[in-house]
Amino acid sequence: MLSSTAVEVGPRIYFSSTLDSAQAWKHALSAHLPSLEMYLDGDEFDPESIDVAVVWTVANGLLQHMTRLKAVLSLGAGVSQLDPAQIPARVPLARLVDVTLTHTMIDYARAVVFRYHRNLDLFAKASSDAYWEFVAPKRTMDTSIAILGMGELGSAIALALSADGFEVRGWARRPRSGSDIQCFAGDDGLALLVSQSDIVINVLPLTNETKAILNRELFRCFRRGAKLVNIGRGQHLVDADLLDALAAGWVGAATLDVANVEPLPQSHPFWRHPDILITPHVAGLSSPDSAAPVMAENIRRAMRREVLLNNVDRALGY
Ligand code: NDP
Ligand code: OXD
Repeated sequence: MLSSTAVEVGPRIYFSSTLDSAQAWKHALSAHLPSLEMYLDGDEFDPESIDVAVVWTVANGLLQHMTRLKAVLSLGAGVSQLDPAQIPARVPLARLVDVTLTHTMIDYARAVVFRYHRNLDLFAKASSDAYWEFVAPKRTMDTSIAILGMGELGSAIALALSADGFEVRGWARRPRSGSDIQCFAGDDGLALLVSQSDIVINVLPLTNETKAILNRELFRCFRRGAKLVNIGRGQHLVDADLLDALAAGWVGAATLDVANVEPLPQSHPFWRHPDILITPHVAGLSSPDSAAPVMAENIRRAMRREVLLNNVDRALGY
């Protein structure tokens, strides 16, 4: 019980991101947690007083000093940018689920799919040669799309593309049934799915199991000339294998939003490849305003030591 003179403090948050605005997040979170205190790198604070870390990445060794830490909350839907060895095993980890992030991912996937479906990539090349190239449009139902990763984002993208009329099927770790979108599982399921798809969209989380999954062996199974869209993580892709697969015609073109090294170095051959479009990790973007209610609820849950929303299974890595 607080005495009448006691001042209610906390939760005490440590915030760290090179990508997100600390000010915008503090403003958005304070609307839900008025007594919240937020500390940034460079502020003077006692690491032992921190309750919750809200981070994109974090400096080596810092979390180990936060002896009262009750949760690490990722500012991204993915958690692979965080080194698991830096997060004490007793501390739960949650990823971000945000409606703005989901909608921007859907927009991006639809934009890229329609660009290929309506041959805008071909017309851009023909235009630069002043060449009037007639290619008849197809119906959306005649373009088949594979979504690798049918979680929060993959499922939302699958439903949106399906509503556009495309033939959409997915691939996930666990077999599932009864959903509107047919979903494959296992290595054989993946090989079969990509062999029947015109566009393959990767939106898997990066884990020990999914690292380098977009490799030569998989590309050989692609329907000849199918397009690859990578909006997962750069480390899903073996860069040299994609270049070989494009040269062999197994893959027709690729749109890559994520790279093994970000920003993609200027000397990287992807930049100059005529069939590769690079976008600078912009497929999905969260908004502090729309994400704050979920983040605040997770801070409350952490303070009460309850199970977090969107909890990451540390053993599985997602
Ligand atoms: P979720 O955790 O909700 O979903 C993950 C999905 O991947 C699940 O369907 C899961 O299967 C499946 N999966 C995991 N491991 C395997 C495996 N070994 N084999 C087959 N399927 C597997 O993640 P989100 O949808 O929220 O996010 C996915 C990723 O998108 C993030 O981790 C991040 O890397 C990326 N991302 C990229 C952004 C960008 O701007 N480019 C923005 C935001 C996210 P199951 O359903 O069976 O568990
Ligand atoms: C994320 C991302 O994981 O931006 O949210 O990649």
